Amino acid sequence: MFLHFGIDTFTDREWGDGREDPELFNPTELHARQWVEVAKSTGFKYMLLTVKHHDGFCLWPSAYTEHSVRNSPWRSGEGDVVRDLAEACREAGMSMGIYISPWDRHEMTYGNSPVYNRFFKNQLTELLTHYGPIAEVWFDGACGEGPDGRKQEYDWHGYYRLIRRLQPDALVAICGPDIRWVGNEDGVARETEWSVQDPHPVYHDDFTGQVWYPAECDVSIRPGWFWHESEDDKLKNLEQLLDLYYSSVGRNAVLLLNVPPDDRGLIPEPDAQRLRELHDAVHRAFAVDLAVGKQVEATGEHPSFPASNAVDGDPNTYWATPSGAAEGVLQVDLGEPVAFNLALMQEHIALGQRVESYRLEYWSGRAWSLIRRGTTVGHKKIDRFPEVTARKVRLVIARAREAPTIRRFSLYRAATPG
Ligand code: FUL
Repeated sequence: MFLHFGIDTFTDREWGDGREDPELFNPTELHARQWVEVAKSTGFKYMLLTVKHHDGFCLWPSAYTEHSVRNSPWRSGEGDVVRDLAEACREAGMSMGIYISPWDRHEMTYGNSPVYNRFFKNQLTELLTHYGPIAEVWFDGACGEGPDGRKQEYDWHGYYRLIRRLQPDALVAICGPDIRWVGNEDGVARETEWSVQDPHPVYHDDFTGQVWYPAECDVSIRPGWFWHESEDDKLKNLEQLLDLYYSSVGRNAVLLLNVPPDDRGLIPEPDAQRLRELHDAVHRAFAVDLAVGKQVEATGEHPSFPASNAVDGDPNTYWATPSGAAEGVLQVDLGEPVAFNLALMQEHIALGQRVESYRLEYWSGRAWSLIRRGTTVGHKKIDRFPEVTARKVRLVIARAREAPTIRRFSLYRAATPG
C-alpha cells in the first residue's frame, strides 16, 4: 500500500512548492494503526509512506531542517508519523518502506551538489537507523526545476552504499538497483514482462551480464496521489481495480496501490470499503483451484521434477523438462467437463525466468483448440478469457531460454464483477 500523505494533504495540491507553512500540518485524528488495519485486512503486504515529498516537508522531526512536523501544531510538535507507522507495522507484522524524494524544493542547499548530498544522506541515516527494519527505499525521479532551475547532481552510488550498510535487506526502488519502475503510473505492466534485465544504467555501469530487476506498478485508487476532498467521489470502481490487479500481479509485477489518508490522518471509509470489495473479489476468484490434484501427463519431464508437481498445491515443488529441453507440454485431465475462465502459472524463479512463449489449449472432443497465447510467465502470470468448458486442458511451452520450471498451473472460474 502506497500512502501519499504530507503538507499537500492540507493544501489541496499534488506538488507543494516548499514554501508551505508547517503550521498547516494538523491532522486531527491521525492513527497509523488504522492504515495498517485496513491494509492488513485487505491483503496488502507492506506499507510505503511518503516521508518527504518534493515540497521537502518531513513527516519525522529531522534534525537537519526546520521544515517538519516538529514545527507543526500536530501533537504540539512532538509527533512523528514515521514512528507511528513503524510501531503500527511492527505490531501487525507488516513491512514498511519509505518514499523520500531526492528533489527537495524547500532545502536551500539543493543545487549545491556536495552539500545537498551530505544533507540527504544525513536524512537517510536518520530514517534508516531510528525506526527499525525498513523494507524498501523508493526514490522517484521527478524534478520540475526546469531549464533555468537549480541543478543537483545526486550521489546515487553514495546513497545506495549507505542504504546497503545501514539496512542490508532494504530494496532500493525506481531510481535504484532492486525494483524497476514499470514505466507508467497507471498500474499496468506489459504482456511480456521480464524480471531479467540488462544492467540498469543508474547502478550497474560496470556490470556485464544480466540482473534480476522485477517491476513494480504504482497507481492511485483516486485520480491524485494525495487526498483531495473534491476526489472523495472519484474512486476507481471494483472493475477498474480488478483490471489493475490482473494487469500487474497477473503480469509478473507487484501492484503498489496508493490509498491516501485524508486531513484527519485516516484512510477514508469509502476507500477502505472499496479495498474490502477488491479483496473479497480476488479471494472468491481464487478460492477453488480446479486443476489441483488432477491427473497430468507431460511430454518433456525431468525424472526428478515430474509434471504432477505443477498441480500438487505445493509451492516448493516444480515440473521441469530435461536439461536443455526448452519446450514441453503439460496436459491436465480434469476428470469431467469443467468450466473455467482463469489460468494461473508460476515459474520457479529461484532458477531464473525462462519461459518465452506458451499456449493454453483445451480438447474440444475433436482437436486441441487455442484458449490463449502468451509470452512471459515469471513469478506469476494470470490469463483471463471467456469461459471454456472442457475436460482436458494443456499448457504448451513453445520456447524457453532454458529448461522451463513450472511450480504451479491452476485453473479457476471467477464470477465477473458487478
Ligand atoms: C512522482 C511524483 O512526482 C508524484 O507526485 C508521485 O509521488 C509519484 C508516485 O511519483 O515522481
